[in-house]
Order: sequence, then structure tokens, then C-alpha cells
Amino acid sequence: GRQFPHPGHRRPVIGDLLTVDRSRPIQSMLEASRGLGPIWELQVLRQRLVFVGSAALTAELCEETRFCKALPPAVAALRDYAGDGLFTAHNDEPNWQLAHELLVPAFTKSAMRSYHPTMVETASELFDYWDRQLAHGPVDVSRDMTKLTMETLTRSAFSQDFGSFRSAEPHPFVAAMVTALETGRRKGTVRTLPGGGALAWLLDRRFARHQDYVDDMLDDLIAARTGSDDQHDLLGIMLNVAHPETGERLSPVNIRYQILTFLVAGHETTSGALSFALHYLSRNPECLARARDEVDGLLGDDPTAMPEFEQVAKFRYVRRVLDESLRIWPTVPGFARGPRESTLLADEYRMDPDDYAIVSLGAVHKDPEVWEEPDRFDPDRFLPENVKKRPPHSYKPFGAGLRACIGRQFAIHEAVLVLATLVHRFDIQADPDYDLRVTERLTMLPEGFELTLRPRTRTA
Ligand code: MNH
Repeated sequence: GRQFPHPGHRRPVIGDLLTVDRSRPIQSMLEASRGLGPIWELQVLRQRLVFVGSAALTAELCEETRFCKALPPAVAALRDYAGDGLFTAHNDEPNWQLAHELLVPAFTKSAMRSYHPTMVETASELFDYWDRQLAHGPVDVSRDMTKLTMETLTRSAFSQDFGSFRSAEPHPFVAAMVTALETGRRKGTVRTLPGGGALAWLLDRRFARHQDYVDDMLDDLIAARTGSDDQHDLLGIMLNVAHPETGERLSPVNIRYQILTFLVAGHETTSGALSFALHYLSRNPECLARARDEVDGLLGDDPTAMPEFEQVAKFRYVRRVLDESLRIWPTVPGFARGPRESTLLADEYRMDPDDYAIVSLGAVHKDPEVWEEPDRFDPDRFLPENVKKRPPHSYKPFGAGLRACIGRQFAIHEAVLVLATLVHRFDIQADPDYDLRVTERLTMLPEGFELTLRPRTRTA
């Protein structure tokens, strides 16, 4: 195919490798792309990655008739433990269609009613834990939000309470899970290097026992629940709901893949979104005051009050804070799209079925054709009248089309609930000298971001 603009100094063999900072690859690749236009490429060793950074090209790649999800090597590497689970399945794998049809009903907005009590309970446990911690100084926001979202997911997915806020040590399952995920990610990176296969094999060996532990525990759990006909959590639904037309069910192994997928796709993503939102609230007193006025008005003057299910959707301003945080820092920084058949992107760039382009959300969400003063935090960009003025594909934090995020409502319900109740219950104070640093794991998270919390006594 044709060459796209690339950052200067391309070297033989290694290509643009030196422009990629291995400790923050995504941010450094985005910085290197400035000024290259709406489409650019990076060649890292044998891999050639094409990126798209404008709302207009994103709109085209989101046309489901012409394009569909692609699995770049970093995503395909997750198949080692997530197999043909929803996130890592190829478009034509039969288990994708089956799982999608069985699980969509469990993730609708109204289905959130059944997870709401769990979300409330888990958030309350975090806040009680913070009450006990306050004397010990500021709290590590990303760490505690990650514990919270993990705990919410294990309870919602398979009714397992790991007591993250009752003991200092993480539960062995959670520790093994985190290690296994980290290994999966490192293997994904390592495989693209020369001789990387051998290194990946070593990592495989070193960390296989963590993955085995997690797999065994989930397999036991699935076996223990087989035969009961409850449908009170995601596992129950996966075990007991058959496809209405074909009567098919998910296999036990595929159920394990789905559970791992929910844990991977759902915990750090939501925790990052919560942490970024708290960062911006702590930096923008006016926004914080508006969020708090809204919540105080709906929850009343008891700072420990928790909302009913129906109330969460009424925190409109808090929702805009979340939307705006995900604009500036999309915690899933991109997604890949490939053509169904050979086609020309923008009537100009030929793409064949094996090609794909990565939608760089960090660029699209700041496309100057669409966003005024893109670096400024302004939740009112998401007032309905302003949303209507923008082209529809200028904001895509949850991906696109058939393979868009199935957990979107889950993430939004949880994040809005937690942000609202947190500002209702605590005064938050950031270190004025803190400069936002973003660490890259599977997703993007603020690093070293702390808040000093003070319980509010009455809100009135
Ligand atoms: Mn989620 C797919 C972002 C929360 C489960 N998610 C995606 C995609 C994006 C995304 C982007 C599309 C990826 C691609 O095209 O390759 N997800 C998010 C963000 C949050 C999030 C920004 C939180 C904020 N996701 C969640 C939660 C869950 C979840 C919570 C589960 C409980 N996500 C998924 C699954 C998929 C997905 C499953 C794959 C869906 C499919 O391909 O059928």
C-alpha cells in the first residue's frame, strides 16, 4: 500500500522504534504524530501501524457496511487467556454471535437495576474504608478506584466478595488476576520484538501458574454453579439462558473466557475514567460546585445517603463530567477497523481486507475541526444542544458498531453513581503541585494522583 506521513528519522530495520517511549508508548506515539495530518503511520520493526486522528476519517471507518473490528497483535495476544470471549473473538467466530445475543439483554440500561444494589454496597464499603483511613493522610485515587471497580465486577459477574476494603492484603485471586493480566500485556509487547517469541515463552512459563490459578478457580466456580437455575448474576445468566431460537448455550470454557473478559475490559477502564474525572473535579472548583449542588439537591443533606436506581440517571451534570473526562483521556485509547472488502478510505487510501487502521481517540477527541480549545475541561460540551451540533463520530470512547462496548451502561451507571456519592460525602483536595502523569497498562490511568478527603458533616 501507499506510504503515509510518518515522524522524521525513520531508521533501517527498526523503523520508527526510537520515537516510541516504551514506558508510555501510546502517549509518545500520539506526540510524534502531531502535525502529520489526519492519517499517519508508524513502522515498528516489522509492524506497520496506520493511525487515523480526524473525526471525518473516523466516521468513515465506523460505517459498518464497509468496515468492521480488526484485532491488532496487542489485542490478539489477549486470546491466550480470553480466547474467543466477546472482546477478543474474530468477527466470524460463532461464539461471538452467540455470546453477544445471550448477553446483550444483561447489559441494557434497565438491566442495570439488578447491579445497582451491588454497586451501592461496594461504593459504601470504599467510603467507610476511607473514613477509617483519613487519619493516615491522602488516598491513592487510581489504586482505590481500581479496587472498587474490580470488586464491583467480581460481585456482579459471579457473586464473589473478595473483601478488598476489609483487609490490607489483596485476595489471592485478585493478586493472581492482576499478575496474569500484566503478563498478558507484556507478552503482547514482547512478541513484536526480534527474538520475542522466546521471551514470550519465558514469560509464559514464569506466569503460567498465576493464570492456572485464576483459570482453575473460575472453572471450579462454574462447575459449582452448573445445574442450579439461578440467573441473579452474569454467571447465572451465562449458565442458564439458552438462545431463544437455537437453544444453544455457552460452553463452560467459553463462560470462563467471558468472565475473564469482563474483568479485564471492565475494571481498569472504569477506574481510569473515575480517576480522571476526580482529577478534573479537583482542579476545577466551579465544576465541583455544580456537581455537588446537583447531587445535594437530589440526595438531601445526609452526606452518607445513597441513590435509588432511578436517581442515578438524574445526575446530568455528573454525567457530563464523566463524558468530558473520557473525551480528554479516553481510557481505551483506540480501536482498530479493517475493510470488509478492498476499498478506498477518503476516496484516496487503498485498504485491503488484511489492512487495518487504528482510530486514535486521543487525536479524534481533540480534532480542531470539531472541538474548540480541545485541551480545556468543559463538561458543558456535552449539553444536548452542543452534542447535536457536532458530527456523530467525533466522540467514540466506547468504540463503534456491532463490536462496540457491551459494558457501556454498566460503566456509566457505576461511574456516575460513585462520582456523585463521593462528592456528596467528602470534601476533596488535591495536591496543588501535582502535575497529571498518565501511566499505561492495558488502559490509561493517572499515576501518583492523591486526594485529601474530609468527610462533610451536613450538606445544607
Ligand atoms: Mn468496554 C469493548 C471501552 C467498560 C466489556 N470497550 C470495548 C471497546 C471499547 C471499550 C473502546 C471496543 C474495542 C474494540 O473495538 O476493539 N469499556 C470501554 C471503556 C469503559 C468500558 C472506556 C469504561 C469507561 N467494558 C466496560 C465494562 C465492561 C466492558 C464495565 C464489562 C462489564 N467492552 C467490554 C466487552 C467488549 C468491550 C465485552 C467487547 C464487545 C464485543 O466485541 O462484542
